[in-house]
Amino acid sequence: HWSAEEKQLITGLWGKVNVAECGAEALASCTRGFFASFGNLSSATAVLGNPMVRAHGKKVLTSFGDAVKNLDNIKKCFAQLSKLHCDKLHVDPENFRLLGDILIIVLASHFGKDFTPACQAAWQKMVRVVAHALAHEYH
Ligand code: ZNH
Repeated sequence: HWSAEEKQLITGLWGKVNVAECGAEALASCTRGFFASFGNLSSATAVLGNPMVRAHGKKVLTSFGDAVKNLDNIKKCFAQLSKLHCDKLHVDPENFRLLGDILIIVLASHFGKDFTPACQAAWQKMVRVVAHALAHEYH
């Protein structure tokens, strides 16, 4: 469960996040093997400029935004998505944790000193909860 301060830190920062840009950056750093079908991923620049990576990054972070809007209900919010990643996409749940860690780094690099230690702590909890929710339907 979340304190009022944690909720404020998460929703406050999220309001300022450029979903398209951060999503592409986070995914660019993530396991590239999954997205081999997306085309040229030979360098960081190629990945960041790849329209399919950008589109997918935006999709992932937009759905992350749904979790931000449903902080008290993240598990339920991601139940369907968890099934999809398990049954259809076969994404190793370890990747959810990895993406969460990367997202923190991306946020820190975008917000600099506004990404305070308290903010980072709240977000670390947030990405943990999201990764857990996404892994929940795995069996
Ligand atoms: Zn994921 C898809 C979300 C992570 C891989 N995804 C997806 C989608 C969404 C998501 C919403 C869409 C669905 C439909 O269409 O229906 N993800 C998400 C989130 C997260 C994620 C929220 C975290 C946070 N993913 C992830 C990772 C990976 C992935 C980490 C790996 C590495 N996904 C994926 C794939 C897909 C998806 C492969 C499919 C794509 C296409 O097809 O487009």
